[in-house]
Amino acid sequence: MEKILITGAGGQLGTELTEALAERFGNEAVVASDINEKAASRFNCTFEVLDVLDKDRMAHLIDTHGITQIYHLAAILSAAGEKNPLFTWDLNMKSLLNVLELAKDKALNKVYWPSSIAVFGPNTPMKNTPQHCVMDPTTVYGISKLAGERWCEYYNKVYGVDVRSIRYPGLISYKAAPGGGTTDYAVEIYHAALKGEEFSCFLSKDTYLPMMYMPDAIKATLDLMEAPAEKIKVRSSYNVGALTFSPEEIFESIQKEVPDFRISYDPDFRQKIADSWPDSIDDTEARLHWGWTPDFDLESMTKDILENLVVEK
Ligand code: AKB
Repeated sequence: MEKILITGAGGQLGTELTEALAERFGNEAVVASDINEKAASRFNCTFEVLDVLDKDRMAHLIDTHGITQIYHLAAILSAAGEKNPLFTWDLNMKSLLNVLELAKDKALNKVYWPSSIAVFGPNTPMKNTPQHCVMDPTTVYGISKLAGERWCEYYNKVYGVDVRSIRYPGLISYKAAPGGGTTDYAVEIYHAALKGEEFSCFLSKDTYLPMMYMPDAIKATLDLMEAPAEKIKVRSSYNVGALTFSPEEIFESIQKEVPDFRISYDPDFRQKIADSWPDSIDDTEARLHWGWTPDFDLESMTKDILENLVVEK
């Protein structure tokens, strides 16, 4: 039986991916972990406190729970990372190397590690960004993700570790809050709309970014992880596309449902980060290799979030 360890399970992606893995494989097949012990209350599966920089504890958890797969989600994101660059580098890189080393030494069956559109930079083609192109990230988060991609490919080619990865666009969800990203405005805007507040957007109204609704991100992740190994031909990280929109367009899609909703624009340091990232993504290889297709467009995502998000007023 597979036994899955998830790091950073209390985060935006971890909360929903842990739930999805427990639904698919059973609570007994999943061990959620996070540095924050309060995350435990979100899960019905086993929970362990884990600082991903502590390799010995990670090794101990792998041994005591008989772990066969790791989903390593713990990371510091783009905007938060700029406030503490060296710690961000240490956390994002050392933790990945801890996971890859343990996967090699303990012959784990599979590893999942998320990369990001933050690996791209100002000299990357901005529209329909190809899988292989110039990558000159400007944030420490993006630099760590690009270096991480190279390490994943290295551990696969040199040691045979079955590590798989997706370059997520901005992830939009309503169950758990994102923390410290440049794309977070696209989550916060729904909260403001339902609270009846004007939304002050930290990006300008015409800033296009690639985005994805969480159910599509979960589908992409599980499909990638369940595909036969011979179908996974990209061992750095796959481009996956779903949505592309500007703050003005997401605002308009919400205003169709919430006519009184208002927005103002007050770009801050995150504008520069967003300007260095692609507008849209070419995901031909993910579609061809393991059958990726998204289900949600902007309108269906907006309807779903407004129906399900509960805010405290
Ligand atoms: C961020 O904005 O930092 C993340 C990402 C695109 O990886 N959401």
